[in-house]
Amino acid sequence: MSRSNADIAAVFEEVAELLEWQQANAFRVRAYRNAARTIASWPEAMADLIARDGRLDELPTIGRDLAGKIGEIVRRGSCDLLDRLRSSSPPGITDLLHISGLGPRRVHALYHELGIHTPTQLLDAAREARIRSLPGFGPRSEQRLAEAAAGYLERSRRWPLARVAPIVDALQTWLRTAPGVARVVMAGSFRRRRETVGDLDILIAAQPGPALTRYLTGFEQVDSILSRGPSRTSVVLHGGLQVDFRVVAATEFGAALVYFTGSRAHTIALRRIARSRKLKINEYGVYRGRKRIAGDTEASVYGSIGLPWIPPELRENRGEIEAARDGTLPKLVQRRDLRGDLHAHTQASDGRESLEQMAQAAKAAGLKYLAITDHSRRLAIANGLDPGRLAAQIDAIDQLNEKLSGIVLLKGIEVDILPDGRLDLPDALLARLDLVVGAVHSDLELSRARQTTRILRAMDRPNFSILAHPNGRLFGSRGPCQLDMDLIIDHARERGCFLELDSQPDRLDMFDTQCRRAREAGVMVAISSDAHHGSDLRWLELGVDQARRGWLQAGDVLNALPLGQLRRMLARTMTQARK
Ligand code: DGT
Ligand code: CA
Ligand code: CA
Repeated sequence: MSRSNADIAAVFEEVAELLEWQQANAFRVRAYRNAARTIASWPEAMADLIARDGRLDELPTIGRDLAGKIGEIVRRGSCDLLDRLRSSSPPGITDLLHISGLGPRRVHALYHELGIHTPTQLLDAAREARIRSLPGFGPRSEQRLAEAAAGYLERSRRWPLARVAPIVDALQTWLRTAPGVARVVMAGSFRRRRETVGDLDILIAAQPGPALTRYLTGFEQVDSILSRGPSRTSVVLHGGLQVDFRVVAATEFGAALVYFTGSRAHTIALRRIARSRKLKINEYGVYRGRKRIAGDTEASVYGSIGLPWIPPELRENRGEIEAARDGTLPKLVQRRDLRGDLHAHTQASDGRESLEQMAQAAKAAGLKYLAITDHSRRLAIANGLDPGRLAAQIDAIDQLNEKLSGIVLLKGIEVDILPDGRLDLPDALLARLDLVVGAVHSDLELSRARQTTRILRAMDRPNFSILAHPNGRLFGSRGPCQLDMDLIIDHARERGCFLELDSQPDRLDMFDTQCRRAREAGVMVAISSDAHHGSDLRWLELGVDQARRGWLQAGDVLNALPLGQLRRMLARTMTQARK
C-alpha cells in the first residue's frame, strides 16, 4: 500500500515530538516539523513523485537524509528512526505534549519523578494531589493540569462502533416518524465503518422547518442542545455522544451524502479532480460554471468526474480514487461470502454453550463449518484445556459430526503462545487437530523486538495455522502490543500460515491497514467471531466491515473458502501425520 502525504507527514510529526521529548537538538526537531508541513501541503503524492523518478531532495526543506526516509515510509509506513524512538520512549508520552501547560521539560519531570506518561495517569495524579510537591509545580498548576488533562481526554474520546450501534438503531426508529422526512442515512465515520467514531452524522432528506427541528431535539436520549437551525442541529446524548443532524433537499441528497460521509481527505481529493476538469463539487451538487450538472445521487457525483461509485469503507484517500480511475477497485468481501468461522469457544473453557448448541447456532447463521477452539491449560482463568480434556473433546467432536447435518465442526484449539514462543500443548496432540489457532494472552508488555520474535517462533512450530488477534488490544482498557506487523506478515507468507481478524466488538484486531498489508503480501485473513455464545456469531458483521476497510475481497478471506479447499489449506499448516 502506498502511504499518502498525510501519513508521511504524521510520521515526521511524531518523530519531531519524540525527539523533542528526548531533548534532541532543536534544529533537528524543527527540520522534521518543517518537512512534515512541506509534505502535507505538497500537491503531488510523494509515492507518485518517487514512481516517476522525481527528485525528493529537490523539494524545499527536504535533504538527502529526509528523502531516504520518505522512501522508507512510502514503502512500509514507518522509518527506522521512528521505530527506535518509539521503543526508547514510554507509550503515550506524545499525548502529554499535547496538553496545554506541558512542555518537554515538565513532561520529563512528571515521568522521571512520578512515572507519569499518559493523560489518564496525569489526571489521576493531579486528583490525588501528587503533583504539587514537584519542583516547578504547585497547587495552582496542578489544578490547571487536571482540567487540561480532563479536557484532552474528553476531546480525544472516541466510541467503538459496536457501542454506538444500539443508539443508531434507536435514532433510526425515532426518525422514521419525523415530520416530512423522505430519507435518513447515517453519514460520517459511522458509514465508513471506522472502528471508532468521534460523533454521529445523520443526513436527512426533508423540507426543513421548525417542526422538524423540534422533533430532532426531542429524542429521548438528548441531554443538551449544542445548536439548532433549519438545516443543522447538534445535540449531546446522555453519556456524552454528540449527534449532528443535517437536513437537505432531496435533489441535493447525493452531493450532501458524499460530503458528509467524508472522509475529509477523500472529498478534498475529489474536489481537486473536479477543479482540473473545470467543475466545482460542493455539498449541494456539481457545477459547471453556474449550471448544476449532478448531485441527486452519489453515483452522479462520482460519475461527473469520470469515476465509478466508491464504497464508503474505502473513502480515506488511501489510493481508492486512483483505483477507481484505473478500474481496479476491489470487489469487497461481504458477510454472505463467509462460509464458516474458525474461532469459537464452548463450555469446555470459557464459552457458555455446548458443542451441539454452538453447531446449531452456526448452522442458523448460514455457516457450513465452525472450528471449536477452546483455550489451552495455561489460561487457567478461562478453564483452559489440558491434554486429557482436549483429547476427550476431539473424540466428542468426531462423534457429534456423525449425527450433525448441514454443519461440520472442525477440531481446533486456541493455544497460548508462551513467552519464549513455544506452544502450551504438546506437538503430538496438536497434530490430531484440523487447525491450531495461536494466541498471546500473557506478557503483553514485552519489547517490540521480543514480542515479534516470540510470535515468529510460534509460527515456526510444526502445527500452527492462524495467529489470533495479533495486536492484543481491547478498546477502553488495553492498547496494542508492540509488534513488527510487517515482519509477522512476511513470515506468515513464508510459513504458509494465516492471520486472524478477530470480530469481537472490543477487539476488532487486526487493524484495517494491517489487513491491507496482508492482502498485498498474499497472506489470507480469517475473519473470526471468537464467539463465546451462539448469538456472538453476529459479530462477524463487524469483522467484515473492518476487512472491507482493509480492501479485502472474498478471495483474500480464509473462511470464505468452501470446506474442501479450506481443509487442504489448513492441512498444509499441520505438518505431522494425520489420521
Ligand atoms: P469522526 O466523527 O471523528 O469519527 O469522523 P467523521 O469523518 O465522521 O468527521 P466529522 O464528524 O467531523 O464530519 C463528518 C463528515 O463531514 C466528514 O467526514 C467530512 C465532512 N466534513 C465536516 N467538516 C468538513 C470540512 O471542514 N471540510 C470537508 N471537506 N469536509 C468536512
Ligand atoms: Ca462523525
Ligand atoms: Ca460530526
